[in-house]
Amino acid sequence: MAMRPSDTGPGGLAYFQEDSSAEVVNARMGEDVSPRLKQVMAALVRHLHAAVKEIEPTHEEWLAAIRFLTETGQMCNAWRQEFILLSDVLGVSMLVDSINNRRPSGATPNTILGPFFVDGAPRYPLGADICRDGKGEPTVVRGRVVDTHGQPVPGAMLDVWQTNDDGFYDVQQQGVQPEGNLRGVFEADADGRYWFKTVKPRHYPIPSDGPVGQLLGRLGRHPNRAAHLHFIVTAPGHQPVITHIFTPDCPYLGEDAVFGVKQELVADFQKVDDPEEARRYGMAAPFWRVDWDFVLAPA
Ligand code: MBD
Ligand code: FE
Repeated sequence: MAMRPSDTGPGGLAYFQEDSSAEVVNARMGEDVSPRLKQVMAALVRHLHAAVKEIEPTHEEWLAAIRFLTETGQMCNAWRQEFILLSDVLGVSMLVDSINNRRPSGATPNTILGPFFVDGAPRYPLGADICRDGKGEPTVVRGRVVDTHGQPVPGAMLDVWQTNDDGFYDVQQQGVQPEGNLRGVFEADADGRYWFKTVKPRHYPIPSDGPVGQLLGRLGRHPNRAAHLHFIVTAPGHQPVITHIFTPDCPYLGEDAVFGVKQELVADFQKVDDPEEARRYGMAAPFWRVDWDFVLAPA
């Protein structure tokens, strides 16, 4: 039986419908809640309500939105972070980066972490080749890790990862690529120097096997990332840097699918055709050589 205004409901209250506006939702937060949490949730609720009012979704559309987020979460595991990818393609990862970009000038800037960082990559001695599938154009990456005064940072740790020559990370092709292909952890020497062998990265499409890649397709956006090597460089007493090296000849430098390109991160890839130098690295000529220093800001 439908209730009329004169009926009384649970608790002896007259029939009424509660106000569920953003203001009422936010006013219900307690007194001794973390002020930052309060601020964050108030802003989220306010903007989310505003978006829903503007969109006026049907029930089906709202359920589709929930399903999209559920699938995004179900895609996440230790080697695939679909929510990071969502943040990346919406420009939010780089927005957060720019808000927190307070490094002294000269320090190597951050860029996007991306969805394919894996903790615990193989540890290699300096000079090792991280390419285990034999594909691609051999490349030596070498340089120094220094502080903002140009002093070496001995013992800095460099974690590097990239796609193979077919455009896939090892974890996207388990059972196809050798495990740990094109990932490695190196420790800089007493002069802060590092060097290792890899292959020249290529531009490649962000994965279309998940909800975020499919969304890009439906939005008519190209999925290509500018060719890059990922790095995380850490050392005690210094701010860690999560960054990339980009190749200079990539057609997507100006329109990276995740907006991650910064001019200062585009490296010079030199083609070296000197058999003597190739031999020193245990390679055949010609090969690519990248000279690249990382400059760490004080912690
Ligand atoms: C990548 O390899 C990547 O680095 C980012 C940021 C997003 C998708 C795939
Ligand atoms: Fe990447």
